[in-house]
Amino acid sequence: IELESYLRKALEKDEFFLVYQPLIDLETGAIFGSEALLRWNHPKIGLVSPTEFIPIAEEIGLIHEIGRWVLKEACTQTKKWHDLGLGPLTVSVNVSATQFQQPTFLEDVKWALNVSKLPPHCLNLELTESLMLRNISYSIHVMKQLQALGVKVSIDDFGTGYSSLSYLKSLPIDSLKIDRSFIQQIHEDRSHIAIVKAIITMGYGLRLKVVAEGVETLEQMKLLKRLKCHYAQGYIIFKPLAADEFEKQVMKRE
Ligand code: G
Ligand code: G
Ligand code: MN
Ligand code: NA
Repeated sequence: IELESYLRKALEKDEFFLVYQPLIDLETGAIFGSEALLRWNHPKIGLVSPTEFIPIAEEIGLIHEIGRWVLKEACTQTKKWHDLGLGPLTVSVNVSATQFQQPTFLEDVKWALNVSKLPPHCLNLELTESLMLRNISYSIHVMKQLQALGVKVSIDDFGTGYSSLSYLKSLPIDSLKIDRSFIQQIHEDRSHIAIVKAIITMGYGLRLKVVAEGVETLEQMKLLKRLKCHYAQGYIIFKPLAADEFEKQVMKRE
């Protein structure tokens, strides 16, 4: 209740910002894009995690506006990097269930691409399995329209939901992000290696890119490389960075 009244004013008071966590190509080590992560600087309590305020924003009907702000900000920042000559960097944006189900969601995405001039194929939307399973046929319908725009779609936290292999085949997606719980236990528990291997193999079979998230140790990174996982993200590689810091890191690596 305390958070709610502050949250209502956070957009106009400019209290939101995005941090960018680099995504690297495991084969070359190159940064090819980022995941944009929302941060709220609350005037009294400081940084509040999206896990705390996103559910409130969904409940009080603010997620639509906040989601639009995130899309526009992420696309605009990434286009600025393109204009600086920083590769064709991609940006991944997390989409909450309520946001995805808004009838205007597709229009919001088009609008963000239009105002930013970011090429559609440089925007990737991260959807969770539970989000898609809320209404699978509607989800597929929206995802197809997103792909028709040229926007990429990935399944976030993959492996924690209930995706059956048969429905995965019918989903219009471009990549899978293996949930970090599997990556983190990859050396403690042999069954996790088996799961990660299986997801990567399936990714190749279905022509999907596979991203390992939550990579925290060198051993994990080496193993993922050996398993030919395409992309990786995690604290051992880079923490989420402020926009200017992200820019410096990309320049340094080029
Ligand atoms: O960045 P952090 O680890 O604090 O993120 C916690 C959770 O918040 C993650 O599940 C992440 O996907 C989610 N999250 C981060 N930024 C956004 C955003 O812009 N929109 C939505 N819907 N979720 C976000
Ligand atoms: O649910 P989602 O996968 O979108 O969550 C993304 C969040 O995961 C980011 O906000 C980031 O703060 C967090 N994260 C990124 N890398 C790591 C990592 O190596 N370890 C852990 N524990 N969390 C990470
Ligand atoms: Mn994510
Ligand atoms: Na995830």
